[in-house]
Amino acid sequence: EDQSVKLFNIILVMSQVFGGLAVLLVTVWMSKFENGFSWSEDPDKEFNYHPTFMVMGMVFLFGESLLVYRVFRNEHKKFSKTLHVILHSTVLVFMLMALKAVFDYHNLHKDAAGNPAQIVNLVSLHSWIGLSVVILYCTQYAVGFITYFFPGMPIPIRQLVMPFHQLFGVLIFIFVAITVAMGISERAAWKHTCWTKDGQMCAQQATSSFVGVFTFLFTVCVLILVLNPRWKRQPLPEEEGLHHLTSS
Ligand code: ASC
Repeated sequence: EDQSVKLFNIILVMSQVFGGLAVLLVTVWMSKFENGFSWSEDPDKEFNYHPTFMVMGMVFLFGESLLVYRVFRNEHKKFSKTLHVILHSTVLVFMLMALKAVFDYHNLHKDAAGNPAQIVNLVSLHSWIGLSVVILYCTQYAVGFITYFFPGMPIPIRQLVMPFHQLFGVLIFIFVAITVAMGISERAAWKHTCWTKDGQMCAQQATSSFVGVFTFLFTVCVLILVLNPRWKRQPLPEEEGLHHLTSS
């Protein structure tokens, strides 16, 4: 049991390092190798919020929200549940701002002479899969909120929905990593030219690729921590018999 807790902690630390590096590197990519951030003056710079907020929200905070029920498995359920809702509400805000950033970038784009030169929306596979993930996420959030938080459904309905809530949460989290990889590839193929100039790997390209590598490593660590039944939440002594407070 001691060994199991040790292993949990090691993988947990790894997950935080990988997740932190993904967030750090996407910020470096967008600020050092692209032109940094600006919301309303320059649509090209507004775009840079898209990858940054998606990695911060849909990757990192989403993962943290899944981990809540494992990291605090010895605390009261109410604490984890509240944190889970707060984290996912934050993810929702990051996600919606990241979406607005990319649509604004397309719709407000200007050519070099300053004339409107809109970029057509929703043509890439990244955008199709990404929008599907966004719709799934919003549905999962709404169903989860109504069923478990407010107004809250009767216990049998909560129990009926729970396996679906858990499965879809994990599935959507995996789809996010796939969508991120496709978004990075699309941006790199479209914009990066340093490796063609120098004829070798360049820092911009390496940085963007490592955002994807660390996103995958973070995702895998989170899945290992979440899916191992040994690390699931155990009922507290005072919760024994109160099945509705203790499952999952
Ligand atoms: C909740 C809660 C749970 C589940 C459970 C159904 O609201 O805290 O543990 O629903 O009752 O699986």
